[in-house]
Amino acid sequence: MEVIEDIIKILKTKQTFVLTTHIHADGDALGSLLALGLALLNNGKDVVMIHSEPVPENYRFLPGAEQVIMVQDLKEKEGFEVGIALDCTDLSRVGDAEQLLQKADCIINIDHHISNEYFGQINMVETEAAATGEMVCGLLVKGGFTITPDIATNLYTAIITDTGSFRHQNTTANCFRTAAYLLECGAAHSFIQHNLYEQRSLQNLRFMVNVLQTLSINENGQIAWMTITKDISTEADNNDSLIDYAKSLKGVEVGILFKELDSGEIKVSFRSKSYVDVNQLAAHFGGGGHERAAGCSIKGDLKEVKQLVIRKTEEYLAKRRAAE
Ligand SMILES: [Mn+2]
Repeated sequence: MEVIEDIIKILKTKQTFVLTTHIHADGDALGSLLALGLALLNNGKDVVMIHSEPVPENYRFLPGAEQVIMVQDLKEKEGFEVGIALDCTDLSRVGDAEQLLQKADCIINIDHHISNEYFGQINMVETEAAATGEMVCGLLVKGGFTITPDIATNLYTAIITDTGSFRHQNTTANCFRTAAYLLECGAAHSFIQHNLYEQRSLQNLRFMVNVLQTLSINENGQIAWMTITKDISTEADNNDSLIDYAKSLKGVEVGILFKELDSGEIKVSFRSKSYVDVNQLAAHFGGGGHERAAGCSIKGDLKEVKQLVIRKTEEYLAKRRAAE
């Protein structure tokens, strides 16, 4: 039996579900979580949707977002028949919710990252899918679940955000087919665009100006990077597309964003334009992701981490030139 059919059977026959997604959730993570959660709730299931942090303010417009809770808000922490992780490469990515998932009788892993570690009893991993939301849509359709306007809005947001509004290289014909279908199901296109791209706070825009001022470029102009130091970091710094500015420069192949975290680690995000496999690059430092978008966290001094990462990226680019 196909994995997708196994999952549909479990969704239909089991009663209690705990759903979660990765820390620092983005539109795909939350949209997928909410879409599957709402579909199960609409079918009379007992569903708990968990995130290890409060839902980021910029995603609170998503239908059902107020139903996502944190582990500490949960009274009964055991007895779930099924645990589902969405958009997570490995179990540690779910943060606080990891123990909760491990206590479930069965873990289902639904994800599209090439670096996925197949941590579930059932693993639906489709690396050619642009978004986990695209996979969830396929799952719901195949299972005969009704895609309500609220579910459609969540899935449409997932696809919009993970494809950079259909600009990234991961955009396929299936993304457009799925998006078109979701619009037919009632996805609120204008409402989503407004909330994603027209609700920026002045503080956030000023933060972006500060980050853009840190833009640097290597000697041959193929690597550009920006740095979010603790002193320019603000609560309004939630911006997944900031790194795209580094990549947008003519001649640049790899864009990098360094962010100093309170934990003493440096969060490093990579984007590549057309040929560098940044999943491999991130994997070198213990991270992962996709070919054109990946990340990792490295312990250490900001200056040293930057040197290390930029040198490694230059090596990758040099290897590529040598191979040509
Ligand atoms: Mn994703």
